Amino acid sequence: MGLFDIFRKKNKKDLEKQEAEAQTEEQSEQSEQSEQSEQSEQSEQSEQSEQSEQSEQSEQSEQSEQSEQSEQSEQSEQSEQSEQSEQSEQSEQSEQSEQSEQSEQSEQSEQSEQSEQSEQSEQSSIDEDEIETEINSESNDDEKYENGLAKSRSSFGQKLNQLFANFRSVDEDFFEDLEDTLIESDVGVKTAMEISDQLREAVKLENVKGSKDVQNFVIQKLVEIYDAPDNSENELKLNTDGPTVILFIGVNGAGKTTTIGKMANKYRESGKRVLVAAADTFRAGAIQQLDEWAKRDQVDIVKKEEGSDPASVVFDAVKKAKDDNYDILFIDTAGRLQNKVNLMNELAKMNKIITREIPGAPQEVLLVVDATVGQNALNQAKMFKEVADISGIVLTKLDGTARGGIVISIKNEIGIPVKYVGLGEKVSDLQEFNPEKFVYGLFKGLIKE
Ligand SMILES: Nc1nc2c(ncn2[C@@H]2O[C@H](COP(=O)(O)OP(=O)(O)O)[C@@H](O)[C@H]2O)c(=O)[nH]1
Ligand SMILES: [Mg+2]
Repeated sequence: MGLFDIFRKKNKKDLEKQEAEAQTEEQSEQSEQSEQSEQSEQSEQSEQSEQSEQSEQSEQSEQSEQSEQSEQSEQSEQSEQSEQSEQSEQSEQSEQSEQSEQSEQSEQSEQSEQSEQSEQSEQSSIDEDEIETEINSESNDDEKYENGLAKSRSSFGQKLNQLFANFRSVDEDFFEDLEDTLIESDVGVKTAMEISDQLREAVKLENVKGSKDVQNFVIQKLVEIYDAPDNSENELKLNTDGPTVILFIGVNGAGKTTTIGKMANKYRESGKRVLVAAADTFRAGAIQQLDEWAKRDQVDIVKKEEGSDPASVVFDAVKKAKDDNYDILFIDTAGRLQNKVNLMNELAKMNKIITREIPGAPQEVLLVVDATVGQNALNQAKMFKEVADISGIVLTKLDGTARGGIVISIKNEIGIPVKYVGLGEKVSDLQEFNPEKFVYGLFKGLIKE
């Protein structure tokens, strides 16, 4: 199943859950007419769900339930649908029973009144439970993504609303507006043009006309950008023969030290022996910051005084990692961009030391970029790509920005996988990048059914 199919399924389930919640509220409000209202809500629900689900539900429901259902107008829509011809027979019966013309039937309805309420509430709570458990099973991480991307989602949603507010048809003006909307949403010029071109084709060849079709088409194309055949490229490569070395690079303030602090915590908790190295020797504050994380995480640190040669810190750390059998070493570096040649030389020197001590290392060179700087993040990525062999990107502070679309431009324009995302300040807010959860956090609710 493709990513978009998964997305759509989840979206549908969410809508149903919302529906179910709305039902529960209504139920409690309308206590007197609770039986009837419940029935009508159920029938609403079944109208919206698949036909097969409908038939299951109607088979399940009791005759007496159906008799009350059929009094209601929505019910008659249902009874037009083939399987429920039984029901309409019963509705006649129930009218008769209310008039108490036939004693048999009134007995039946009395019985049903007694049992109905409990049966119904049971049934509805089972329905909700089912949806609840399915959603809960993956909800913790889902929630991180959904909360962390809330700003991006609502901003993109607003932009789409604006785009479609004056929608009449798919013409050249519309394509221009669409391109602008996408570019403003930080998905990148290339992606915006690609989607616009694909839409042109789709309008010619397929039945994409109305605003709903167009909106769904755009979301689908955005989701499909993440549909890489091999998502394992998002996982960190680990050394199976000796310590894994992970080097962090990126401009000041991007979130390198914080990310190391969070990652060190995760790996230690999963039972790994973790070492961190304070190779950002440029500022005393940077060393101290990593030191505080190391204490909090209860992991060991290699550090020297401010102004030391970063390469010598790296040398000590790699040696210690090897000699003392650490599983993983995280190296924090300074991100001075003033001089590209210097930066390149410094990184080359560190790399040489690491590889000499541990062949095959570093397993990862992670570029940390701050999502709040928008397109500038892209420029940073391009720049660092020239000076280092970046294996992955950590995109931080997504929680604080509406520019979540930046992941799409990194993916589509730089070609370096985003491996981790920072979705908040807490340790658990650093998440392995999961395209499925990400696109859902970004576009949830924007597909029109
Ligand atoms: N909200 C939020 N803040 C973050 C995230 N990652 C880092 N920060 C903050 O960004 C600031 C700079 O981070 P720092 O690790 O010192 O950046 P460095 O200079 O690259 O080491 C700090 O105040 C962090 O708390 C994130 O994912 N979300
Ligand atoms: Mg730092």
